[in-house]
Amino acid sequence: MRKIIITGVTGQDGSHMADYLLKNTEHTIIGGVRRLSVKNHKNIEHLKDNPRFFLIDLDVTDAQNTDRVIAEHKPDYFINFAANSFVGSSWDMPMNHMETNCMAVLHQLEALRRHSPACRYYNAGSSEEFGDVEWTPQAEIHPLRPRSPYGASKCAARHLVKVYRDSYDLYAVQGWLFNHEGVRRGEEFVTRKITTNISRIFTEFVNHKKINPIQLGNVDAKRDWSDAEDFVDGVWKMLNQDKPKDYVLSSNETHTIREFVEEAFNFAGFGRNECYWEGEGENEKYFHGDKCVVEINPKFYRPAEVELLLGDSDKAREELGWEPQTNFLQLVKKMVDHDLNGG
Ligand code: F7E
Repeated sequence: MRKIIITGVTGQDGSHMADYLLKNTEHTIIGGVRRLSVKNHKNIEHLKDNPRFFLIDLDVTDAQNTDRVIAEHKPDYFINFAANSFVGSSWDMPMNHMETNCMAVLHQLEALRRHSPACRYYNAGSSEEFGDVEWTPQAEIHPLRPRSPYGASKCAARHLVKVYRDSYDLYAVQGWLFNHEGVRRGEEFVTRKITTNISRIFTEFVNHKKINPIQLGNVDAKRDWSDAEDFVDGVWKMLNQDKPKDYVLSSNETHTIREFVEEAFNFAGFGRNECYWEGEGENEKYFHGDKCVVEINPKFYRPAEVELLLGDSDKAREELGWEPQTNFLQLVKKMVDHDLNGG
């Protein structure tokens, strides 16, 4: 029985990772949580009585705290999902993104090499590191060309992970995870923003209330979306190879935000033939019959957009034997059904 520290355990990926490891291994899971005056434990509420799961205070931006936790527990695995993961906020708080997504990684690597050098380490990397892409699809060899402070923070962390792997022989890896969504996704991310708002619009619609349209930014951006539950399996496989290597995880399909909107309204029962787009640019709207259900608000445009992401995860499929189980339409349906049923 081994000890696994998961940071960001209250978030989407951390909580799915904890579920996955409790189900598929015998190991003890130590969830690192930041002390908050109002707890955000909804995603791990169901684990609170599990004897193999417990929580510790861990603020990843605090180097001393990180060092003490690693020295005390000497984990066998350390999985770092703690991050400021909202790209849109990274222009408003670039320092915070750098501290949380990069400096925290340095604190962890330093503490691991000193107190627990045999520990296997994973840091959450991102397709945002590819940014302004040079070619499509993006595999592991694609250059790093970030377009946001968030993307830059993940690139810097990646370099540190490699430097520590090469310098100290640590088993330290950082995957490139393309967008991954699900029913635990934060409501500021575009997929969940769409599905939670469709649920609200559905209620307004059946109660003959005024419909407040969903306000979106660039609906022509393309993303490679997968189910977050499939990705934690890929992360665990990455951590258990003979040699440490970084892999892309992706669905190998890309879809626009526009397509996500259309499929989500369709699954919610609004009828594909009754819905249509009208207008252009900032004046574009999506209608159901004569009711506007989506409108464009430039407030949600980004200072620099990543227009297209499409992953090539063939290496992970071949070498790790990893395969995503949920496709794009199944993912949209799962999220819509969940939010229509009360979230
Ligand atoms: O945006 C466009 C937006 O915020 C997706 C994070 O997990 O995946 C995620 O980053 C796209 C962008 O995710 C709205 O401009 C349009 O093109 O859902 P998102 P993201 O930025 O792709 C990567 C892999 C990560 O690593 C990140 O941590 O949707 N978009 N209208 C909008 N986006 C938002 N949030 N809100 C809108 O109203």
